[in-house]
Amino acid sequence: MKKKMNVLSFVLMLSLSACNFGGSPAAVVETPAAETLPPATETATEIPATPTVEHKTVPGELPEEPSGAVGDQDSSATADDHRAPGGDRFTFTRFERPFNSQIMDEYFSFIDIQSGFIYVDDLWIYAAIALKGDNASRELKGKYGLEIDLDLDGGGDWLILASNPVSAEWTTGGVEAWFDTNDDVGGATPMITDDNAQKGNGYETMEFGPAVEGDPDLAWVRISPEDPNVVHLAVKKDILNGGTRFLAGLWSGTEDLDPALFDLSDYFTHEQAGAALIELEIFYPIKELSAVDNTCRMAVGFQPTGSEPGICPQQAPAMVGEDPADAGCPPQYYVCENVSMSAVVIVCSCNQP
Ligand SMILES: [Ca+2]
Ligand SMILES: [Ca+2]
Ligand SMILES: [Ca+2]
Ligand SMILES: [Ca+2]
Repeated sequence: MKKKMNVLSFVLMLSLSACNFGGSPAAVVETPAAETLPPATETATEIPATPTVEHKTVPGELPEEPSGAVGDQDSSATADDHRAPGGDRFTFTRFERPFNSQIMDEYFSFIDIQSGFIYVDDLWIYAAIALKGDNASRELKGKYGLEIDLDLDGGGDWLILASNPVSAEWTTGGVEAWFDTNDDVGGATPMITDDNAQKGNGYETMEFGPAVEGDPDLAWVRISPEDPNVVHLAVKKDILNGGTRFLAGLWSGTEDLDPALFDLSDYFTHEQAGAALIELEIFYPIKELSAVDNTCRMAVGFQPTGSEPGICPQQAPAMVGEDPADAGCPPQYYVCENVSMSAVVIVCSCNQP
């Protein structure tokens, strides 16, 4: 029997949006695990001791089959009109705002998420975030994030952030991992703007980052060696505490993307944040929340019911990849199925005798 396997990744088109963060956070940011750097030396001639980090575990190549896939709006299509094409729903914590504030006449391709994938292997959770990219500069000068909800209640628990990745080699430089210790991210109604929203402290605990003690290998970033517009993040599965199921959302923004402000849809009011959709004329344009993009949340390690807060719509996936007919397989022998319990990963095989 001739068996032709094509792994086709399916991407659900979702609506999400981004943000630009105006005011400074009112929340106190603690970094409990932070240790002070070595004391400055008295003599000017002495070279300060630079802490040398010894890495024991470095991420490798991403697995072939993703455990989650997501699509996102391409705002370049409507950038000339100073608006997003869709996907910007502030009250549902979905942002599509790769633009400057107020005028929206600057479009930031390096912030505009196009699609994303989650991969899991024995040791790591990986995220691949595909940006629109800029063919002229090829510079990913934003901040790129992976948000993980461990208990599937919609409230994020971990936020991995990486700033300005420049290397196709894995590095921990510019990477931070934040945890929401007091569980106030999302407020009373996670992923939805709270009534009478209180400002919490968002992600207040930096578990990994500069001067934080602990596992020096917890989180990493690189630019995909295959595509200069794709950011790879890796974080150890240790953060799951032995669990196997989680929800994962992706973020991009600027240095204004502040862990203390999560959820952004509670921190800002809709009036303050504005909107990227010109149809929402009461709120358009984007104001204090600009230069940000995110995705809906992928279910990883389980079959979602569709009612999980922030979950990607469970629509019929659009197929990306080789069309079965192009593979030379007679249609009656072509069999496609979702082989993943945790995501939309369609494998088609040709069962021609
Ligand atoms: Ca989006
Ligand atoms: Ca986008
Ligand atoms: Ca909320
Ligand atoms: Ca918190």
